Amino acid sequence: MAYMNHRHGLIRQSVLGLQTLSNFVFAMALIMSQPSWAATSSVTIGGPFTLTATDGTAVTDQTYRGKWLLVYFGYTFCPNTCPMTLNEIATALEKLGADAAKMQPLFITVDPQRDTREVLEQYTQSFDPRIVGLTGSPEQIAAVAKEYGAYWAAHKTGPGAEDYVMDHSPYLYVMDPDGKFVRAFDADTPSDHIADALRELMAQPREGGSHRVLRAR
Ligand SMILES: [Cu+2]
Repeated sequence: MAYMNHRHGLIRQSVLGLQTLSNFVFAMALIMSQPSWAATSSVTIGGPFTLTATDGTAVTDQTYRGKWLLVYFGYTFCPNTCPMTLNEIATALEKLGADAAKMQPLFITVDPQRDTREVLEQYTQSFDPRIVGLTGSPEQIAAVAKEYGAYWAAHKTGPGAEDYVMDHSPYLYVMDPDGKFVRAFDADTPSDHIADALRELMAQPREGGSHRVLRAR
């Protein structure tokens, strides 16, 4: 009986999240299936945001212009995907060697209630000090998630206020030095593949301001 009730709870929560989820799945299906999609569609991934870094400084989408971004939404209490993904990112940074300096991995928490700046900082540092953890008000996080078409949903695991896990988008978003979306990786993409793909992207001649910046170096 308890089992049945549990099942019903899960089904009800799934239905609530269905609309958001189907929008998201549609957007990601477009992204993953067509490499040239970004150039031919008016739908955009990414955009202006304001968040807070773990050292307390305000961070916006402008803060990292000139760097390639690897953007991931997750939370430190995540039992599986987040640790695995951050591990792959850390290994990819190692494999990129000096090229890693052109990259900025961002870990945006979807769980600001439990992910205080201290918790977030300790967590990202434990994988690689180059990964920056970002948090913000629930409104700021909702806004940036919307820009990226990212979703999350809390599922209660017990009666306590902190008894919950989060479902969240399993994607890593790559943004170019001008802040434009380039591609997404599945969160379980091996570090070798991430590093190779990023190295290839960064080696391509680029148009506009950042191309001149790269050439001037
Ligand atoms: Cu996770």
